[in-house]
Amino acid sequence: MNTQIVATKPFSGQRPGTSGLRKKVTVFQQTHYLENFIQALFDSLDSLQGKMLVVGGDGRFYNKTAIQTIIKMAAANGFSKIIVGQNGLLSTPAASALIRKTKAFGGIILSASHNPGGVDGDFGIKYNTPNGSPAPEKLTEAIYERTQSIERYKTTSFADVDLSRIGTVCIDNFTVEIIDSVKDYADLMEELFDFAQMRKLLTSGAFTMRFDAMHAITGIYATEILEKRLGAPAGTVMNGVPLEDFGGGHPDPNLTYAEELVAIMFGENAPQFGAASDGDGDRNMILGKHFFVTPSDSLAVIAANAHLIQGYKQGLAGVARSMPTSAAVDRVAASLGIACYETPTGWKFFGNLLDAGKVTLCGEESFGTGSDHVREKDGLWAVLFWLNIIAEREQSVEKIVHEHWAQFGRNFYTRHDYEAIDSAKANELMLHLRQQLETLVNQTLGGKTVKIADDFSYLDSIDHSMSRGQGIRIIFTDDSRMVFRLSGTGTEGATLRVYLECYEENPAKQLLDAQVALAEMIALADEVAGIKRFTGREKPTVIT
Ligand code: VG1
Ligand code: CO
Repeated sequence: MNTQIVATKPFSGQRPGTSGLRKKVTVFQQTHYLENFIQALFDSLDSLQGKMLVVGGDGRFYNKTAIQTIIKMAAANGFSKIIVGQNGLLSTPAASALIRKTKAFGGIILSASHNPGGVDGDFGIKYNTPNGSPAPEKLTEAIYERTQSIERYKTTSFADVDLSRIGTVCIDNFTVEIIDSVKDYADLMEELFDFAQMRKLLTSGAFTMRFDAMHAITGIYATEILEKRLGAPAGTVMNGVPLEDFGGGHPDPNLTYAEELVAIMFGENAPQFGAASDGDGDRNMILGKHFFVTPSDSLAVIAANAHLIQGYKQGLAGVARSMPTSAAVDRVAASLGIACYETPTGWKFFGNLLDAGKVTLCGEESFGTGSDHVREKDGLWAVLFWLNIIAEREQSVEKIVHEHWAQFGRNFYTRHDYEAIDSAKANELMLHLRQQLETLVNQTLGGKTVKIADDFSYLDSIDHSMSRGQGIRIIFTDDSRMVFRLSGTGTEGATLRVYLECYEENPAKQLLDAQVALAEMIALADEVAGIKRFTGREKPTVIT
């Protein structure tokens, strides 16, 4: 094989964020930009010679180009084999499952997840370790360091590999295996859930559901699993063909961006169950007829009903949630007598806990739920989990959630996002908050007394790494709280996320709208942080 050494110069800003390196496609299209990052990654890995790598992406624009570049660089850098999903497609959870199943050295996932795609959209790249988990901060920082001093990269000049045909292509001692993107993942789901029972529900004629793939990666997975294996009628999966620009949409499954599904689920003759997933298939939104399940509640309901599901009948070792996620799951854990861990935002923080067998389920308020079957959050898995619960309990989504609140109490929850605000102003706002931290404790704000005010830091109990600056928390003596952090996945200006929560034990008061129940907290958050003043915005871009 003809290896070429290409001279290059560092680009600034190649630091991975919450989930990989995300930039505009036009940034990635700069000469050597992608190559620099890939070489920095390879230079940061120990003993990759002769090893096997998994590669795939969510099918967004630039996916195919990037994969061909990666294949050649992997060969030149000494990998012996690369496994690629057909047409370069792999959802994030399917890639994680594949890394684990094939015992690969690691995997590269090409996606900017819920960010829009297309020529003017976003692109992203992420590395996962042999356990299938997103690279820990130690590795992402090492990659970043390397990008800042890089002077050359290695590649080869063989022809592009045809990724449309399943099979094996050999180039000297290097092998490219193109596999079915869906089969292994669908088989794994069939092990975890009772497909016979779910098929009965979906073919009974009395139950209908819609799944919105938002023209993103889960289209191919949902069509195989829901329509083929589970027998749901054709058309159950909407927007099921992955498109390079997601049909011009924003593939983020929330009440704002999944508007087509939301209109159906809140319209006349709505189906009983609705769900959606994001660009790379790791997020999920769960809807009932005229009913929205917050992701934090979804995690709690899944934990409370896990004993009904075949793959989880043996019980849960423990659960984990990201810090801004509501404490609904904590209450379930307490009643089950299992541990509940609180980690910073981002799935990479769950990997160690899952590997150590300390937790079985994990979740984030950002529409992410998952379990120890992979090391990523898993959108379709969560949808199937709900479908299996519904089939087992024979109750509506709304009823299941209402009964859950009646038993455990309700954690009213909302997240307000202020997208694409001026970065300098966002930093000023965060500084303004940090400066108040020391004096806030014991102060009374809006009739509530502050119990804890800090910038969240996390000590990993397995590898003892410390992660600081993970979000400003202001917690009151009644356990209501507000959390402020800046997004680490955006590519335009800054995005401020404000998370608000309060607890209600009394079933008679649990049916309020969350925005109403949290109205005082919302006003208080603005008062403390000066949101309107710093951002110049009258209202959030997205409310969930
Ligand atoms: C967001 C979410 C976080 C999630 C991350 C990646 O990060 O808040 O919970 O893990 O996206 O999800 P941030 O830094 O923008 O708040 V995905 O589906 O974009 O891989
Ligand atoms: Co995603």
